[in-house]
Amino acid sequence: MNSDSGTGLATLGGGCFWCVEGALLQLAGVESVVSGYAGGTMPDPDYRSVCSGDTGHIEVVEVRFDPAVIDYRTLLLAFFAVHDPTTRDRQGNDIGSQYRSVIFTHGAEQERIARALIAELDAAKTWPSPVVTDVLPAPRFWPAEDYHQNYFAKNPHQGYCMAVVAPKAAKLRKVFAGRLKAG
Ligand code: MHO
Repeated sequence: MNSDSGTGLATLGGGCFWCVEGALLQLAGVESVVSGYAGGTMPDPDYRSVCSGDTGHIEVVEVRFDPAVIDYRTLLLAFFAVHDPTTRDRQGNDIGSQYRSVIFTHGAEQERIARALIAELDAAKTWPSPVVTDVLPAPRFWPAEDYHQNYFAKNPHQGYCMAVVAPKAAKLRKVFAGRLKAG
């Protein structure tokens, strides 16, 4: 979290970034979401290379949020609601290390909150299998190509968006009905 600016920063990987971005953007207090790549070795990675699974990069979103409106734990709950954290390198038909479930933390407090929440979700048997989400210090973030930004909003009728992104966005609206942006 950037305590100097009063803006929270979260970096999350939950499979295809179009999904996580499209879902989380709906939450009140989420100021911006940038889709990008992190965690690999290739400098200035491009989508094609990341999709090959060879760069080590993960599709992630960088979320800026207002902690006075949405706290980090609630943001993580939303993140867990819109992906399956029990399949490490896979979300549905998307398979590969670029789809890894990961929380890249900014500071010790985020790490503490993330680990405590995972323990809580496991203890509650939220999923039939344990959470395998990695919790790691945030590495360098590389924004994805422009056409990936706000992809779901710009391409709602694209096949993958209709089949995969839309249901996740709808689930978030249902589960977090009281926490959506107005309008
Ligand atoms: N399997 C999907 C993933 C999109 S996401 C940005 C596709 O190739 O369209 O990884």
